[in-house]
Amino acid sequence: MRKSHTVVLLAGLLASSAFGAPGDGAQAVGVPERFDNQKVVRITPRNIADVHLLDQISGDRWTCGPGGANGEADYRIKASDLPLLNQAGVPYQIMIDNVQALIDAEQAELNDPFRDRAFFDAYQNYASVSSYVNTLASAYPGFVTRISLGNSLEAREIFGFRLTSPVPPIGGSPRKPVVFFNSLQHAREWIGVMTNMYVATQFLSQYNSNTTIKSLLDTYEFVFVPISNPDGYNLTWNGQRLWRKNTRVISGSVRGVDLNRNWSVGWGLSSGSAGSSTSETYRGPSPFSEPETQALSNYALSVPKLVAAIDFHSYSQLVLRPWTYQYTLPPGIAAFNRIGNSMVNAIAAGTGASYEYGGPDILYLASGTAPDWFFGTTGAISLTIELRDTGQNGFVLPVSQIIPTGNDGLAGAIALVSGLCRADLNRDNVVDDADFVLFATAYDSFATNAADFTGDALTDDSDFIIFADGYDRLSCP
Ligand code: 0X9
Ligand code: ZN
Repeated sequence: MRKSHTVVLLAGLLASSAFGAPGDGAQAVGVPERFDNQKVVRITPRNIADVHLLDQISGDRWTCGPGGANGEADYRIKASDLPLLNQAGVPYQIMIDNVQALIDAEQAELNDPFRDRAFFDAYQNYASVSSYVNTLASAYPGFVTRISLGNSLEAREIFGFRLTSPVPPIGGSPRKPVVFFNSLQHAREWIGVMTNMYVATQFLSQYNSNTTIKSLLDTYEFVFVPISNPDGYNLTWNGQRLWRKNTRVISGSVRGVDLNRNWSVGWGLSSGSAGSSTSETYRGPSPFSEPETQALSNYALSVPKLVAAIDFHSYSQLVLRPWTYQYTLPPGIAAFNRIGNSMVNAIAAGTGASYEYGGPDILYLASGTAPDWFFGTTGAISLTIELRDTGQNGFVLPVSQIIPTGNDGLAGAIALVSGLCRADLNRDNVVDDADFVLFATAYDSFATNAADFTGDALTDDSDFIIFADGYDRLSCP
């Protein structure tokens, strides 16, 4: 009774307020969008009606902190909509008082002629990241090979690079096992690009001085894709700083598919994505309807042996395991927990930043995501990292945070790859007879053969050497 009364009351308030929801996907192209005096509010909803109210007046939920679907959530709203919250009695706190002020400060930093022009002292646009990849490839021949995964909708190249040491793969296999680092499915999450490039740069510059990094590069190949949504990124650099999706024209001025809702595993659920094209989490008409997700997934499927993947996002400081589309625990939850906890511990020890590890229970359900696809399709240990901050600046993170956040990513990435315990085939954190049985029968836990460590499509003597090495150590790192 009380609830429906509230809804009617809210509907009346909404009808009386003249608003166009910010971020409703209907912004005219080419006109810089301004966010003067807009707020980011963190609400603590009392019930689902509070969430619906914010979804309606905002249309741009920035993200959620820990607490789940009915926990805290951040929304960008117009100042003129604050009275709606007050009248409805929704508990909230203002996280950002003027979104435009943050964007203006960011612009001023980027345009300051006296600013140090080193790569990690500023955010970098598409052209600059692309040329930096070329610089790395010529500075580190034998380590870095530029690759092209395909083209975006607007025909921008989705470029990336392979990074490994010249030490050959063991057992004569054609390629080392691959770890995939992806960023910028969401256009406004600029820190992901910089963090991904920072991890690559540190891997290269510390190869000779850091024995852990050396052993990682000698054992694995890393594939970096810094800008997986080039069209959206371009838009954020040209007047639409808070654009999230790709730039697919749906109809009229309605644009964009959320690439991280367009993957096939768990695709289409309304619990974690939207069927409406005006939504910021629009999943597209079918799985892999978008050229960007097609390019990324086709490349991943061409990799003989994919063992781990990180998808960088922002913000909230979280390490998120599969599944993202359902609360059911994934196979190998013990290994995910061990590795995820080691990552947050490594980040805390490395930079002092506090990240939290968990599943959809600490954020919200998201269906059709890249990490679910990577895990569900290849069996790779696949995680989302939500980088800094915890809401003080949100997506418009000051450039002074680029290197510290890069170091969060680096510590997390090293902990993840160091924690891969590949002989633990059943992922229960001990390498024991149960794994030996799985190895001996070359049991196929996932779509790829988990016992083929070398990725040559055979489970043979060179795989046994790797298995036996793990078996001797008994427990995982
Ligand atoms: O919603 C997303 O795609 C990701 N968050 S963001 O704020 N960067 O948009 C998170 C997706 C992954 N995971 C879960 N929701 N569990
Ligand atoms: Zn994101």
